[in-house]
Amino acid sequence: MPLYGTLGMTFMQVPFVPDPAQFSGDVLVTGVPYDMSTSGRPGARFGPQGVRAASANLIWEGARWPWNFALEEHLNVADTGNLLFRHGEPQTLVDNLTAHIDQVLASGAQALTFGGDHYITLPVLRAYAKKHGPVALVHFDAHTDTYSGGTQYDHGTLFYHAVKEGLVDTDHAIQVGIRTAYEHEDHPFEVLDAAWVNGHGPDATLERIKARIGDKPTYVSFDIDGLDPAVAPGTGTPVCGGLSIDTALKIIRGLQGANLVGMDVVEVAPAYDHAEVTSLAGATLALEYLYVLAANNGAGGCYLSR
Ligand SMILES: [Mn+2]
Repeated sequence: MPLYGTLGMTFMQVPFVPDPAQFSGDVLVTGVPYDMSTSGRPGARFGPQGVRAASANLIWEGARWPWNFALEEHLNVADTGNLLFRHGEPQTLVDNLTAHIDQVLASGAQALTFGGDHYITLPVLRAYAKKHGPVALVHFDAHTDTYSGGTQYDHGTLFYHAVKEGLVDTDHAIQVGIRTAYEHEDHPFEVLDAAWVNGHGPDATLERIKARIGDKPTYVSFDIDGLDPAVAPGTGTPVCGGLSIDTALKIIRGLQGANLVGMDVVEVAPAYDHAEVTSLAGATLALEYLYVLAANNGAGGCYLSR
């Protein structure tokens, strides 16, 4: 069975490199068109192509504002296409995805993964923990995804399992944008709820994030429903009162200097979107993350009014 689907286009028109073993560079993009763990509205399986299509709006800018360098001159990025698995057999998704991310990491690159529902982060983190040990985590979401009562394949339980499996270093893990119920007692993650972030702003939020993650290898998981539904309506379980895209971009941009090892953007469901705003938000957040990686490599910095 082939592992990889064919592509209409790649993220940011980077080269299509279906086999990670054939790549020596910085970042490999993978789409994971899986949404069978969704509890609410399905459709995140179309997220990868939605994000890739929306990235067409971002390619004209040689050096994306506010950065003072062109990404392609400083970061080698390729797109591996979409992961294939057998529909109706979620374990094939789980096995194929961990094996694929193993290969990405073995190539020396880090993974930028587009979901799919949030469950896909669990098989990704299994590969990451093999390489880095338990990772520090910056998790943007309306939901903590730490619910213990779900079924085996459930996009609301992945961090419950990730903690139980020792994939995440919870002393260095922080959840940002939370605004739904969770079990507060013994909750192992630091939580910056959406009202706190919106009230205190990105600088104070970054201070808390950076104090929590320190210099540990840090994985960023961005559930697009961390954004407000006014910004990102195209998602399965929208919750009012989320982050603005301005706040989210400033937080991602402010991660300069952190020891970033990978990112995913999940839960983009284009069927519920309007004018591609959700897909555009997902593509922009991912691109901003790539600029941060390049800046961390010494590519340059920002033009920002002070
Ligand atoms: Mn969520």
